[in-house]
Amino acid sequence: MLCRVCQSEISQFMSFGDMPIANGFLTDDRFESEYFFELAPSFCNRCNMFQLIEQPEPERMFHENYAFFSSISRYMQIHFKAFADFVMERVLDGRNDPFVLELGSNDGIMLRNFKDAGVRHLGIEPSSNVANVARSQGIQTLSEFFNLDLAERVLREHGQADAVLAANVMCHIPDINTIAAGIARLLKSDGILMFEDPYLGDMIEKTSYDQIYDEHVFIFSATSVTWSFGQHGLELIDVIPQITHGGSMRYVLAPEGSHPVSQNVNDLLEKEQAQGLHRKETYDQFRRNCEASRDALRSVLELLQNSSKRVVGYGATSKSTTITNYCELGPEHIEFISDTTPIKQGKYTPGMHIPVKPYEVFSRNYPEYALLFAWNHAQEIFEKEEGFKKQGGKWITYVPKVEILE
Ligand code: JHZ
Ligand code: SAH
Ligand code: ZN
Repeated sequence: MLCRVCQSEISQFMSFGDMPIANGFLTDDRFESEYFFELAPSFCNRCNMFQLIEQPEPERMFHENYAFFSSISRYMQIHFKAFADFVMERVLDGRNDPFVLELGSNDGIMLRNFKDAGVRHLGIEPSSNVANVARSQGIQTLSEFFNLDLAERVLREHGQADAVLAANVMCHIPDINTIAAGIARLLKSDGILMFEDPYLGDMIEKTSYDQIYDEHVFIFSATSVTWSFGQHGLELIDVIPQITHGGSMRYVLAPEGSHPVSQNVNDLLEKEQAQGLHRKETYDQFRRNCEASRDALRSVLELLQNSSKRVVGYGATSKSTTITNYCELGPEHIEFISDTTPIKQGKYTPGMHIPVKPYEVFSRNYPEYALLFAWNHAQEIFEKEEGFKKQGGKWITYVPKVEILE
């Protein structure tokens, strides 16, 4: 297998085994025909890109029944308002009729703020069900996959962009070279590219291996972003850590030489060296940490199962598909998973087929234990789940370590 960035020979350093589509919540008549692929990460010694060996076709993951609706989290709405304000202040301020392009705009969680401020904008969102939510709110959205052809079309129809934005999208697109080339064509000579994604340094440090699933074909670091976008004349000029999604990084890039480079970039590149993100041994250790985490979580759930405790999952996240399948946790361990997303409710989780039920089923009859699959939203969730704790309910978490919270 060749590296998706620099074409060096790469190989997997571990396997999570057969995995279904992470957001492929399904009805029981679909169990027989469920699609599986091997989830196996690798790391390129040359350009340092952490990547999947195999990724299902984009159309299998992103379509008219896509299950992730960004605006479901109140905290993320606040986060994306702050992101939009940051762009308006730092990039757009003082520009004449600026144009903002967002890749993977989903239900409009970020672009809504540009629309409200009267800024010319366009979202590219291939999953038509979520794109339609944005459109119904007057947010300009094209329901297509972003690629080089589309970049040319946007250029012809809207002109060059002052800002190209993407959150939790760039790491989903496998042909990173053509995407970077397309963005480089689209950006004005003083334009800015900003994207944020789960950060490799956090994932390694916290053993949050549930960030690894079909959609996340890459887990970026400053080192790999410098390499991959540098090939197309885009320079990393700043890096801004984010607490969202369990530890993300916002990368700020610009046409080479057009902007000063912040000291933050060198600091982070050095930190990544010190953390050993370029070393094979780091990934061997990560594999052992994943195995230990899996064994510990299975033991806890088997113990609770043997003592007939009620355990319910909280948040049918994409990440939970990696956990349940890798740790082989099924309905015998987890009675159901509570989730507020209507399209997931009444269905079963991918692979392990745990029922997904509306939040009210959880709150009406609290279980003894709740396994926090949406651990990245812990603050928002703990704030609203005082009642569960008051009834004696206990949280089980597995990041950064497997633990029953007292
Ligand atoms: P959440 C998705 O990941 C997929 P997921 C994707 N690949 C990605 O990178 C990120 O998003 C951006 C529910 N919930 O945000 C709603 C409650 O039930 O961790 C969601 O189904 N009650 C694009 O799926 C899920 O949990 C609550 O109070 O891992 C959260 O999913 C809250 C806050 C959430 O993303
Ligand atoms: N930005 C939002 C949504 C992230 S979900 C947030 O951070 O919450 C990832 C989105 O990227 C999905 O809605 C998916 O349909 C979209 N996507 C996947 N491949 C894409 C591509 N090639 N071009 C544009 N969007 C894409
Ligand atoms: Zn490489």
